Amino acid sequence: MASNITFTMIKPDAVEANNIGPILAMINKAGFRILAMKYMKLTKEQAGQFYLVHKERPFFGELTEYMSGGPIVAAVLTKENAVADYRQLIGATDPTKAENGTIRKLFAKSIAANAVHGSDSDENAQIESDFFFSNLERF
Ligand code: FUP
Repeated sequence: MASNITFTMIKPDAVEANNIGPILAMINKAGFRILAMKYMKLTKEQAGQFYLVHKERPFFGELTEYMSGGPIVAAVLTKENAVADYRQLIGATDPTKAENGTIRKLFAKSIAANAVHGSDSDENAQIESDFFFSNLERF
């Protein structure tokens, strides 16, 4: 069954570079509607919980340090086929490999500071949305 929600974060590098507005504009222009949104700063522990699947990876320490180093925008987005379409809009994890016109190609600084997160499956979209938002915070 096609997914209709995905979870995204605008990461600290993109917030710091004043790119919240341009990124949200691209998200809306691509046909996504915002179901939930908040501006917040994660603790290192919360970043570690969010990226638990990467716990054994060599970049885990750097990743959680970076993701808790400044504020982020967290949001739940909806659109038909949301997970796949959003992955296409953001582009490859490594911005040097991201296609022209994608969010990461335009705004990411490096593989670690890669501007945005996007869920990689319907199951993770649910888990990640539930990590950040209660039902009272979704519209
Ligand atoms: P993505 O799903 O595109 O966000 O990519 P991954 O789930 O593979 O990686 C999650 C995050 O880990 C990336 F956004 C950035 C970070 N990462 C690194 O810092 N170095 C790597 O080699 C791979 C990922």
